[in-house]
Amino acid sequence: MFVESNIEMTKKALITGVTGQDGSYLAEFLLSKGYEVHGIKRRASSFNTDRIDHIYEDPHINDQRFILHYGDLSDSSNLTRIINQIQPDEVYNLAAQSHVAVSFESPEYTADVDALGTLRLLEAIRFLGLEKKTRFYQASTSELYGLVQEVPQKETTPFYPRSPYAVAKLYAYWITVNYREAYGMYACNGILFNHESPRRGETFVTRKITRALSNIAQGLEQCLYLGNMDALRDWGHAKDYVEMQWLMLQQETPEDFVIATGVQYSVRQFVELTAKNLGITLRWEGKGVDECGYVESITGDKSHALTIGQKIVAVDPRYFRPAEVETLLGDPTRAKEKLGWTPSTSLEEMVSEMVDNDLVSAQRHALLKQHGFDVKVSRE
Ligand code: NDP
Ligand code: GDR
Repeated sequence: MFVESNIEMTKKALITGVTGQDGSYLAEFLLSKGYEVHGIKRRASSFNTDRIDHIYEDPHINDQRFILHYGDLSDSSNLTRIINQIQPDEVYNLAAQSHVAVSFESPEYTADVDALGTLRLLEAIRFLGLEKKTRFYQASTSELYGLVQEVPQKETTPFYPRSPYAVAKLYAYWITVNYREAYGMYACNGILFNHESPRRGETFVTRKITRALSNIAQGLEQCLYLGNMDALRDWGHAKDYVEMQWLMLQQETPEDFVIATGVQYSVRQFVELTAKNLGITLRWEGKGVDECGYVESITGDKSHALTIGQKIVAVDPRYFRPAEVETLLGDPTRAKEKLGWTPSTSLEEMVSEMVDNDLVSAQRHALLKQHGFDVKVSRE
């Protein structure tokens, strides 16, 4: 809340991508700060609000503080109408076709939503004469660094995008800078490195691993198939990172910030950490596409469906990308100095939280199966 002429005004925020991982955490965070939160959700043939159902407010109640609007980043008239109706103090542009591998399959759609979608929002703000009122946050990404030109990567490191997703996000990055410089808008980029949580989409590698190994431990799946296990990432917790998105909009002047932990692990290490949480020690055999992970030992009762020597991890070249980002490691010094940023969750803690969440769901499914119900687990 902020006070203007002795009248307490409720700040209004609009979140695009509110049904996604970050959108759901950001909505919770802003509600806890007293904001009126508006979110744009896409029309889907079935409900797509799992991540925000716990904060849903019935539109029939008075003083609703969490309000959803149907919309799409590909539709400027829709975006302009929503922004005009809300007159938001802050817009957080989190909506995107956010899957790097999928962007090679749907490059034009990815460009339309991730690049032009950002332009549509900025233009709507400008067209409605809100450029001095509405602050704008753009969800930029470490994927901009792609083929890295400097280690670790910071705000001044040159970009070298390696996918249609990253190229689209490059446009979004620069159009945000351009609207800041050209029209004096408070617009900024958070260059966020990978961040995960129990709400992470099931096809991103971390969640794919915690979910599949939990299912395998309960006898619901046989083997986890992965692509490049040598890829190195700087993984943080989404809950920590959305707070930084808000802080970036509370500064005196708009600036772009790298948000990262400054620590890097490989996909293979993430698999090992997940297995450890389930009481499994893995033995790796083979190289390249022939690499496999076998159960070497089991402790505790979380993985009762497994046997020693069982193969539970293998490589499937289907998951290799036409151009890969091999290594990303962020330098969050500027965010530390100016935003007081310190990541509060270690990778070990985050993996444990993700496994706990996925194991409960696997155990529930296993119990149903045990009692004769037909259980299907979605996979890609
Ligand atoms: P998610 O994939 O979980 O969420 C993306 C959101 O965008 C969903 O709500 C999705 O809706 C929505 N969306 C997709 N296409 C459209 C569209 N055409 N119109 C309107 N909404 C759309 O992503 P995250 O929460 O993980 O990430 C948030 C943002 O941050 C994204 O822009 C991502 O590119 C970026 N980013 C993410 C990082 C990460 O590690 N998580 C790191 C750096 C940047 P629906 O639920 O219907 O699919
Ligand atoms: P990324 O995340 O591409 O970094 O983009 P993802 O989890 O998809 O991949 C990370 C790394 O793991 C390798 N990998 C696999 N990836 C997936 N998805 N599935 C697999 O089976 C698999 N096997 C190995 C990948 O090749 C890659 O190197 C995420 C998204 O959230 C983006 O929106 C965001 O901008 C960046 O993080 C920062």
